[in-house]
Amino acid sequence: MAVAERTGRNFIGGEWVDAASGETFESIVPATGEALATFPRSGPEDVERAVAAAREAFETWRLVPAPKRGEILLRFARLLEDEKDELAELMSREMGKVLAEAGGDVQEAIDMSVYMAGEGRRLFGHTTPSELPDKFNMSVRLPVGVVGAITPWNFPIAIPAWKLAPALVCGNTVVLKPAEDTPLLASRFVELLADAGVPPGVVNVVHGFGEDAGEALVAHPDVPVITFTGHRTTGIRVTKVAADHLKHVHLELGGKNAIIVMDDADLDLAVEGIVWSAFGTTGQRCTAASRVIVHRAVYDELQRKLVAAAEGMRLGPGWDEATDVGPVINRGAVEKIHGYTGVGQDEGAKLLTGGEPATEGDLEKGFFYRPTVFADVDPQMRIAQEEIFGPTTALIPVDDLDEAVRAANGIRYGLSSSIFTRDVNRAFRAMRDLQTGITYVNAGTTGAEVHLPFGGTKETGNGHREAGQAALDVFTEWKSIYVDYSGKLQRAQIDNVERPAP
Ligand code: UN1
Repeated sequence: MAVAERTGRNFIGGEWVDAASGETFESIVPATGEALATFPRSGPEDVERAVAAAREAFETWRLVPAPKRGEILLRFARLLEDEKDELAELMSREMGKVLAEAGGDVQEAIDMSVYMAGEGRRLFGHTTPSELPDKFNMSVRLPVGVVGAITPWNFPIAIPAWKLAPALVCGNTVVLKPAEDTPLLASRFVELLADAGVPPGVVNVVHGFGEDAGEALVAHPDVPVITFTGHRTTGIRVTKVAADHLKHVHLELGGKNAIIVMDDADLDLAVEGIVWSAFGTTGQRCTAASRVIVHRAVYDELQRKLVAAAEGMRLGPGWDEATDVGPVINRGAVEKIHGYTGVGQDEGAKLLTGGEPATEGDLEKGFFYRPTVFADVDPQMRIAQEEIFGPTTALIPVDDLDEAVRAANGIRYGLSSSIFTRDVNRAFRAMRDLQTGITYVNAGTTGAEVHLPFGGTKETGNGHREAGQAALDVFTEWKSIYVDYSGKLQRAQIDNVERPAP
């Protein structure tokens, strides 16, 4: 592949434009280390232009009937379907995930767009009786304004759709600041939105880095909603900056998700679930299973099976059909993941397999890390507490379900959890007691579907959810409307209250 064979631009007011500064950065292919494309490195001036375009477009977009906005999303979904293979191939290059998963990522965007297109004909509010005669009460959802969406590289098509599809159907306009690791996919995403008929200014893209473009977007007084998926520390920064304008802030900040394997589990199924959730997307999902809490009665057998499965996985570029595990996103990620291997060893955990970058043959050019399993992990160790975001998982032995649930809950995050058991009583206790926004029974920790709320408890976020109906709450304001057709002044709480006889 030629060095930086493509040049990308920002998309502002329907035009493809360079950054005001003229500065650029490169998108890199993680499997080979080569440059894929060059993009504008935007700053506050570019954000200002994009927000101005979005603000102006809001005044007309908010008045487009919601079913029409939905129809545009439906056209977008069809275009994504047409381009699914091309986008998946591009994703395997720019982000690194294997083709089947890249197709799943695009499919998730299709599903979300179809779901939210339908919302154009619902967007239900409420009608409710009034406490007074000849008076009508209702509450309706109204768009908020310009949404600032900051999206991660790990689901480079799906997550922009999670945020933009509901934002748009509700009548908001958007400035998207996509992750600097996957700008080409973000550009294709908005190009297809424009092709589907999204008018100029309704969706704008500003490429670049968090510290300049992202921060300027979060700080901008004309952007009343911020939706952010990414690292916890960035989420805290976003919250603090947004607080100056008391913005709506939606955060999805990842997790330290646990799979519990009980002594009555189907062990082969559990191992399949662990392998899929711990090493799928090379462990780079917010929902990845980075802890496995195992009943001691099956601990040795599970270790053996898991190690055999991990060691049988083939590493390679995502676009190669023979690959099971693609690269991690960049060199920094390899270093971070490897740093945690050192931390685990220093803490006294037992490294069963992996624990090093993979460098044989062509892998040496890219950013590959071996599927890594630690055993004998104490729930308080850093490798059991901190999000590694790589193909590393930690086995924690326990004696019973109570201890398993305590270990699972003993972290600051609360995104996803899972239990493998054939005992319905244990399953229901786990569903009730695991403090996460998502719990799976007899499946791994990944695999959320778009029509259910997605998000987590505790420090995974700030109480909001995306996807499903819950997403509408992020992107709308409730307005309560009272229509009095009595022709006289009727005072609530006063005129309808029976007065005691004098
Ligand atoms: C994420 O990692 O941020 O449930 C999203 C899953 C996917 C979405 C993950 N459908 O793993």
